[in-house]
Amino acid sequence: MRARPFSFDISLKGDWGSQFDRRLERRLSGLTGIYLDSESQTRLALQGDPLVYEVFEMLRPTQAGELLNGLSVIHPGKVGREYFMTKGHYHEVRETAEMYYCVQGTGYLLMENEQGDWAVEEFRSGRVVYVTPGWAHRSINTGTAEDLITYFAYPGHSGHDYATIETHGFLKRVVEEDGRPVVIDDPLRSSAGRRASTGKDGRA
Ligand code: S6P
Ligand code: ZN
Repeated sequence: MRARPFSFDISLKGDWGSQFDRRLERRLSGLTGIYLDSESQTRLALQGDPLVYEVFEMLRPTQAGELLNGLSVIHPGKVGREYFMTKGHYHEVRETAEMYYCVQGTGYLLMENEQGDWAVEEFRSGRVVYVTPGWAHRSINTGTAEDLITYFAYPGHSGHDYATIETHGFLKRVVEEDGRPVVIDDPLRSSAGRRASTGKDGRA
């Protein structure tokens, strides 16, 4: 891990993941329960198990003062009426923010907090989304052919709480209606705002 200041390009040509230290991949079979149309999810997972998204991380110490950063690449695709999207999570340390810079593509960052507020901010090339502390976040690629690529940075001690979203889902979903993305209430949402017990970081 580098001890001196450094810089790097986010190049969209060639092997643009190579300047990062770690690559995580999420295939449809590993995203059980996040889509409304579970039959389509199972069928697609059995028919080739598409790569839904990848995360390229710059490894830094997981401590306050550091910034964890990298690229999220969400591929285009749909499961039923829903677009390919990330699992979504709260930060384990709720008092930590995050910034996203959209490098390429179109989509949304769906967010909510434990007080029951929700927000949707648009991703398009050159646009920044600031996630205030205490807001869960999920990236959604609404493009038909293009990857949604975002650069993210967040405090080193944030940790990840996936369990709360796995248990309760988000309040809202973004689905395709008449060829356009629309925000709907999640019919599966169990009880809003309750927090499940979690480990420190369920990311890997
Ligand atoms: C981490 C940050 C991103 C996401 C990535 C994948 O705090 O928000 O690196 O991890 O976009 O999403 P998820 O919900 O699978 O971690
Ligand atoms: Zn995050």
